[in-house]
Amino acid sequence: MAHTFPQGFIWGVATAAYQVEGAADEDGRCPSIWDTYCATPGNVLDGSSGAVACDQYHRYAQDVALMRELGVGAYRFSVAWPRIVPRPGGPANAAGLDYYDRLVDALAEAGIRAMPTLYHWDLPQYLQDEGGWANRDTAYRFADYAATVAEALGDRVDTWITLNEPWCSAYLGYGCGNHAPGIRDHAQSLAAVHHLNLAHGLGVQAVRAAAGEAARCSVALNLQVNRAATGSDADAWAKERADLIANEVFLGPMLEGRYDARIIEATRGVADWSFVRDGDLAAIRQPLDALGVNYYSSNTVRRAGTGEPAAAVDLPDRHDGAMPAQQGVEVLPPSGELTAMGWNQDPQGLTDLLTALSQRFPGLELMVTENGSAWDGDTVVPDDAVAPVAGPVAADGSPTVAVVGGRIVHDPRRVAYLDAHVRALAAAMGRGANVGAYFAWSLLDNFEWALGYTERFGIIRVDYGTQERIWKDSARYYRRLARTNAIPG
Ligand code: GBH
Repeated sequence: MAHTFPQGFIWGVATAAYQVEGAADEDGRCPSIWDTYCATPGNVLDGSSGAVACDQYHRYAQDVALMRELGVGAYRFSVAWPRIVPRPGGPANAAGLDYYDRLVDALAEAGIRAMPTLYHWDLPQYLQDEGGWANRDTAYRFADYAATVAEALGDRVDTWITLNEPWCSAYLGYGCGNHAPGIRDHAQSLAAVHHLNLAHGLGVQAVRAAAGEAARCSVALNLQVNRAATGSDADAWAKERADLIANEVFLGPMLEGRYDARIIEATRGVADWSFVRDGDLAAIRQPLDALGVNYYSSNTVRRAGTGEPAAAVDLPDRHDGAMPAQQGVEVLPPSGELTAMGWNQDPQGLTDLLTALSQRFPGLELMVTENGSAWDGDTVVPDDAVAPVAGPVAADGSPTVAVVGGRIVHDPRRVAYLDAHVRALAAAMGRGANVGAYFAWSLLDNFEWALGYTERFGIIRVDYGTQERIWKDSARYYRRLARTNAIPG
């Protein structure tokens, strides 16, 4: 008997502006920190940028049609701040707003909910020139920008997501420098943490002031699942330390209006936290309609110096040294079958994370705002070599065989990853986790930040030479899931 999800559960797909839109120089968009970062040789693995990407800026109608064909209920996209406020202090750029206006209209027409993220890493470069997220003023500029977007789109947005993964913005951007703006300074990364928290709180207030107090608001956090290597007190300490700096720095202020004293204590040698001013924590803690969780993999940690020395790891996307106050915390090499990113697969981690969050914050709706995987070696084959997908038919009675334009990609490992994580989601809900939505990362292969176009996360393949969209088996799987609201079996 196939597992069925509660009626009204939302199956969505996610992308981000700089990763899919392209059109970097069009309609008045100003450069972002990622345009700058990509222009410096050595920063992006294949020397590429998001200048063209998937060209969604020109092809959004086709991509909305793909989503309609998939049968998804929501699109999580991001709004590019550099399109909306291309000059310091404004005014709003009408041409930039117009693009999102057309996008949300197309989504409404297709019966797909719009769930915009206001900040998915593309800070206007002129703000970085003033210090970026290490500068408190950026939080206020974010709130102004959020108000502008909410005024324009508020009548057609289902849920607003303020920030995507502030962990990455702060620690990868300002701590280890593996992301734009490429700064390596833990004092700045902690200031960035706080100013991103402040931006979130001010942003929620601005959205509700502009779009109405009933506007649904959320944030997408990449909460780490850190597992202690052993049951020892030493390893429990390592897990606690990693959890505090990765997760509690955001959960505490956003949901409880406080920074855990152990965070301040642990980072005392790095920052004095004088950037936290009176009233900030009250501003940051705004009632949220849902908490978004991005989940890909887990970590196993132990107290450094205990046990056998860990083998050296050389992985394409490790961010050792990203977080401050990790002396004594050792992240073990991932085990099991690794994805092309070098990340482990731990679906149980998703179950554990969602279950723990629901216990800690009863009544708070959760959304899985990103989950997915990249793999090498997917094969593109003529579609007529593919047998029709067997199994349940769509609710409207049509067979669950996708329209694929003559070619299909076999991606069995992405299908298996997706299936395992959807089952892990079902297990969490069975244990009482209050989850209302799941978003596959990603609708399309896209610009994978510092890894350029070398890694593909899409359930639909992009041929970057022609911009052709080619279905993968994972898209067919997702189509059946979204259309039947039941795990394909
Ligand atoms: C997300 O970030 C982004 O929101 C999205 O834009 C991106 O395309 C997608 O995921 C895929 O990368 O340091 O070795 O322990 C993911 C953020 C942060 C996930 C670090 C995995 C641990 C790797 N990630 N992380 S490691």
